[in-house]
Amino acid sequence: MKSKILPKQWVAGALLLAGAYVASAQTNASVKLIDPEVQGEVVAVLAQAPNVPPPITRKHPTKVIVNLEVREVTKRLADGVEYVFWTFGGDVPGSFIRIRAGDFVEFHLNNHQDSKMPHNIDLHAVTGPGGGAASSFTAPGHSSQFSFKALNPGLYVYHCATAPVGMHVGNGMYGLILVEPMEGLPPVDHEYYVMQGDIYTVGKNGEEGLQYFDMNKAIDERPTYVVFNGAVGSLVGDKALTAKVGERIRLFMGNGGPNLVSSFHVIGEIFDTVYPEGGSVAQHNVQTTMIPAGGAAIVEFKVEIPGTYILVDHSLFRAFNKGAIGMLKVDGPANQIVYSGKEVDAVYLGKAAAGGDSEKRVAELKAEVAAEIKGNPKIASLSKEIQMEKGRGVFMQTCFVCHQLNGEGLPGQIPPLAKSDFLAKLTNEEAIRNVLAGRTGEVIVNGKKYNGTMTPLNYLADDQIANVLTYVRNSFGNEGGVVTMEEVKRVRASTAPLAANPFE
Ligand code: HEC
Ligand SMILES: [Cu+2]
Repeated sequence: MKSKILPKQWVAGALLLAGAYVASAQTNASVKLIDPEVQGEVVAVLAQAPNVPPPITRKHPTKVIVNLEVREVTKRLADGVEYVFWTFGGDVPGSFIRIRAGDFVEFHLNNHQDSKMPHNIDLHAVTGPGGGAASSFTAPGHSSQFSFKALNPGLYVYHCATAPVGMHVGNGMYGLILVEPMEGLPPVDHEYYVMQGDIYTVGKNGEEGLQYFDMNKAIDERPTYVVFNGAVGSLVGDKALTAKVGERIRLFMGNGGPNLVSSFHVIGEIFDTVYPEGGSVAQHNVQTTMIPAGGAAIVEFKVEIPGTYILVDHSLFRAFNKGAIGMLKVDGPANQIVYSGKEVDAVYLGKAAAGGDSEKRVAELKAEVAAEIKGNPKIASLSKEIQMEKGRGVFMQTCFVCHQLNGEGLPGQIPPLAKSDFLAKLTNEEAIRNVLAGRTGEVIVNGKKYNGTMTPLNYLADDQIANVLTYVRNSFGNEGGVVTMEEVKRVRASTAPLAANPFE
């Protein structure tokens, strides 16, 4: 077997920031450990998010062998955006490990030979220096072994603790280990694994191509993305979590950080039981639970009403602008005793807002824009299909909250985009301005009156607006043309100065 020599800078870095690790990293293999309580031996079944290994039915402590492989992999971070993640088990978050209090764990950390970096692991479930970090510092193409006894039940984070620690964690090196209490957890119908993380890229949010870690943004705690399970949209659409009416759900929620504290909330649900911070005392009837960076929570609730429930970090710009959105789709019969649906839709007239002049000005500007576009036709640089795919991503992140997943809108409140006769008559520049500047005032769509407010979405980039409008114009039974980035650019230029892009 070929042995590798650590490059000088790793050793220097490790000595500088983790001197103790190196000093105590000699092996201890000659010491024979006998734990009289432990019976037998099993190899741990690991699971990738959102899955969880099955509950433990054993009634005695055993020796559990955990094999975890570190790999550095290029993966999707958002639509069109790739990132080199450093992973425990090939994915972000790392593989879920499930053991029982009292178990004796023989841990093998294997760093794949294609890795560029050494890595280690600090399991918060470990009682011992560095949570195992001291004993698991592993160069590429090497394997380390250490053992520990799981003394305390709970849901614990594990993460890499190799310098610079924040960077290793920020690149995706975190996961959860559940130490089940000896009596087990109460049975539920579904268990899911969700972990939040903040990501710092050199390019701004949505900038396409391969993105790199930005140390300055990380130090300033200004994340470009905040995501569940390692990527924007990893729990959205056909990847949503699922359940049926009447079922009980248990979420093992973790927060890898490296910086942000999560205010975890499920829109339209109340948590029946929360084990805050992953500990043993249950709290009941909770709306939003805080999950610290490097912490976890067990969240349980029963679903009574069918529909799509949105998982968010209730620091809402993280949810609607940086990616921290997931979905739980619940199927089954409605229950009107618990939730009625809309009962009354009557006319309500509040104080009217003055807007005559500005409407006239908007009409003038629209005419100018239309003239400008007529004189300057340009060919779209993207094919319609690519635009549609990208536009769907924007829709799922931005428009669906109001217009709903299939564009059907909400009766009396949000007009439909599906087969909208109003949209069909809008020119491209009107549709673009609709998104850039928002809209308010009466609108009649498919014969029904609406009078709401669509907030301006001017933080969306030109290509995002072009793509989402192309998607909407050609989805949900609509048939229409393509909206180009150049058209958006032109309409934006003719609109009043907009707020600076928050991701800049
Ligand atoms: C905050 C909720 C909200 C969001 C987010 C939102 N809309 Fe709207 N949208 C509305 C409301 C409300 C109206 C009706 C406004 C009125 O009464 O004038 C509307 C009207 C429209 C219309 C014209 C009416 C129709 O049904 O054809 C279009 C087109 C449209 N929105 C597209 C979009 C697109 C595309 C996005 C995403 C980029 C989006 N909207 C995001 C609330 C929203
Ligand atoms: Cu690492």
